[in-house]
Amino acid sequence: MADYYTGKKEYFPKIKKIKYAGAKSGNPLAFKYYDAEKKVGKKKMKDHLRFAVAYWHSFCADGADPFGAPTHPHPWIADARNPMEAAEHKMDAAFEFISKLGAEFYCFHDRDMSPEGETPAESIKNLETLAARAKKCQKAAGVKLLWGTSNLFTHPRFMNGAATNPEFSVVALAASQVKAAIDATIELGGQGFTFWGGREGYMSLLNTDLKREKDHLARFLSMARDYGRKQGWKGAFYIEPKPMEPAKHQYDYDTETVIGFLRHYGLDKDFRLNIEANHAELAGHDFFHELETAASEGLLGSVDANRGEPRNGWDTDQFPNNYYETALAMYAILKGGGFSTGGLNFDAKIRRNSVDGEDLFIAHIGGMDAFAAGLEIAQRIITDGVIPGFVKKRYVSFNAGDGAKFEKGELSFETLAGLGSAYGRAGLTSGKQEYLENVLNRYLLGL
Ligand code: XUL
Ligand code: CO
Repeated sequence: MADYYTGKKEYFPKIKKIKYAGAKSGNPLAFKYYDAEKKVGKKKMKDHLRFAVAYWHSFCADGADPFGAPTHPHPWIADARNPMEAAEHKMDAAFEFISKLGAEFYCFHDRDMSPEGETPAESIKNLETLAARAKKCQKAAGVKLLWGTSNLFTHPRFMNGAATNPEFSVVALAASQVKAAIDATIELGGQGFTFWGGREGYMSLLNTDLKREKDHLARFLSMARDYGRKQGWKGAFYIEPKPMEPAKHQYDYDTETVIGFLRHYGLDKDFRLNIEANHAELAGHDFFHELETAASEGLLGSVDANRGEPRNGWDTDQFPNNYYETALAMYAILKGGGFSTGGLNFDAKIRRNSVDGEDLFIAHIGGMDAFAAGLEIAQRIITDGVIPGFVKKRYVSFNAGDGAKFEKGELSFETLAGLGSAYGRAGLTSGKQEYLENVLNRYLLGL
């Protein structure tokens, strides 16, 4: 019996520990670029990337979609006699998988790990029981918790929202759930706690008091923050922006909107952003834009690593495989100082027709390789210095003289306007975009 899970049964018996085999390897069950111990810049790859497996997609999602029945029958559920036993088996499968994959972290929603009870008190008890078990599994498998979260969107009681529900009793029920999830996260040594507000938004403005709902959301988040800090927890709170789905409009629309919200309500000291690639796309941005926007304000916390399908505009949550996108993502992350509490969580699911036992491994291996390659490319951009150097030079006129005075707020508007009349032919300097794009492509090919 393997020593990385506490169950009696191995759920992925044909898969051995995944190893690095190099780019020339044709083995689908080996890493081509992710070499955990390899140093890139000042840190090892694993410490830059901090990969996490998402409990919900990997061990709960069963391939069902709005048009079809499940296609991924989970062996760890099939042999269970009741929901708590199913949760235990699922946990064994999860820790076996994470350990064989060699990811250091995982993320979970309360309801992924533990079933809803008949009453709120029973739900809390279930979570406490299973979190105590998860603690043992973490230790045995050498896996850590990147972040925990509460599922405030599946149960029918949340159909009109959770913290933004027009009924106070639902807001209070949401608080009882979040409190228990924060407790479980602390118990498990979690480094973060995420709020993604799938139903914190509206379906119609005809029945919605926008101002009140946003105030309620901020009040709820402040109270949750205060509770966590009162327990002595020093981890990061995250908000994960998404513009829509399932709500028509979500209040945490995109990074810029969330930053404004956090600053307005004084939450920006404790909250940072958890940025998801597919959500960026739904908001009409690219992943790089969202990461750079958060990083430029010192608010980049963590990342949900996936990709969408640009032609259909749904949250398809596919595994990342676009090296151009991962390179730019890692460039933004490295420029922002890298991860501290955060990491790269695969908020991604295998396709409905990916039904082989090995497919979940192959998907994660591809995603980890895509970010490892992206990291190497990003490091090349930084080490070579051409692109960052160009950006620096572009703003050189603000480094001294009147430009520096302008930045420091030492010029009146009249003085600024007066200086303007002296610069008749200013502004005709090339932005060199095509040149920079060509330089980037050279790094992409490792030249
Ligand atoms: C939904 C989504 C969630 C959050 C956690 O689109 O991304 O899985 O990451 O609730
Ligand atoms: Co997500």
